[in-house]
Amino acid sequence: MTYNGRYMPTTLRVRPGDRLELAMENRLNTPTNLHVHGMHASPSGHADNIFVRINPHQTFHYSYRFTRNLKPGTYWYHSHAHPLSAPQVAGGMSGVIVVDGLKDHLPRSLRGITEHVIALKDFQVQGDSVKTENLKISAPTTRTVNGQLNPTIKIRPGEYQLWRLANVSANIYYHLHLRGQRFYVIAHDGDPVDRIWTADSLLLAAGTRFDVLVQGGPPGTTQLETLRYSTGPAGNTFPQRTLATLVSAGSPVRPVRLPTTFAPVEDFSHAKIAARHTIVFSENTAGTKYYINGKQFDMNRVDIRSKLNTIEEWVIRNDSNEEHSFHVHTDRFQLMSINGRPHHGHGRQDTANVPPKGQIVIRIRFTDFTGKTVLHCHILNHEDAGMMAVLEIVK
Ligand SMILES: [Cu+2]
Repeated sequence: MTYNGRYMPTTLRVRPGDRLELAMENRLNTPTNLHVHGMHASPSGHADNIFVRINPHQTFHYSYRFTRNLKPGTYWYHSHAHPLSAPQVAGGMSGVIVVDGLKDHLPRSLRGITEHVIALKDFQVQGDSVKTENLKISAPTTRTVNGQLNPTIKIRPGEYQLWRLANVSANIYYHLHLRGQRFYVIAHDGDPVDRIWTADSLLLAAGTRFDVLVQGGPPGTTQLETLRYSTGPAGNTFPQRTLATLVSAGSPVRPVRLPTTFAPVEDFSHAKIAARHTIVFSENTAGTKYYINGKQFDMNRVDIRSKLNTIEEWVIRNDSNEEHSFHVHTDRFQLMSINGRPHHGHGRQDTANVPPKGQIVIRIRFTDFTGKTVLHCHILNHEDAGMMAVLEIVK
């Protein structure tokens, strides 16, 4: 299951204010549709409407009008056809979207730096094909970067590159580490940070993206790897794997001083809260049914109704014994706290990991678009098994 016959499909590049026209012709023998993950776009009509169902042999014409204030960074596109999103994305139906403009925030001398899309995409094998049915999250999987097994990336000593890290997998987490180096984070989930922050390792729960600067070390090779990671007692343990090899060679580049402040970000800490909601994630012991507020997804039910141009505070509580990757469409949120401990993020997000038997608090503002949209767990097996709810944004 691919887009245009390619396991790693074209990266779509757009600019704020652009209109994107896209025809989706369904040559599968199951229904499908398309979601532009993280993009601030209308959830209705022919735009980012995941209630659309494109039947086999049908063509649907998508048309997105992006706002001028669309944030530059890394996003992605994938099938959102409930309850088939996990098999279709696991089959290969996911790709990257880049919104241009992130480099404009960098010092002048770095605006021409080399950039790499690092799409984290994995597949399980059954016989001689990619497995798309009865997927088990814990089953052995082949992790690729842009569909390649351990590709080589070249860099010069001291050189900064922009890496667009995107977890475009169906179900798994990545815990990224670049041996001997640090990540300089400049955007998270397509939102430029207020201050550049550094990390030794980055957790990419399902659906998450980070735009980072990496610097070439002394001449030699090092590895981009994913570290062993467990999502909890009822969850999954993902083994350590090497993802790519970074070769530092050639004439050294004179180091550039990175700024600390980066892009303006509005803080919701002291915002007026118009409404509060609690969203509870739970699952049955067999791990076959997943719930939000005790209910499985029903596209004909509205679970939360929110008002345009207001800010709400939501508690996302996880009653299960495994992590879930909370994701909301259309508008992004500020992560306020994790298990009661204040979180000082550096921008908006559209995904957040929710600890087992724990909770996070977010603040979300609804702007520009009304209509029905969704929030869900981005572990797509969970979403397909019911862990999704309808949010309606009203005037
Ligand atoms: Cu989940």
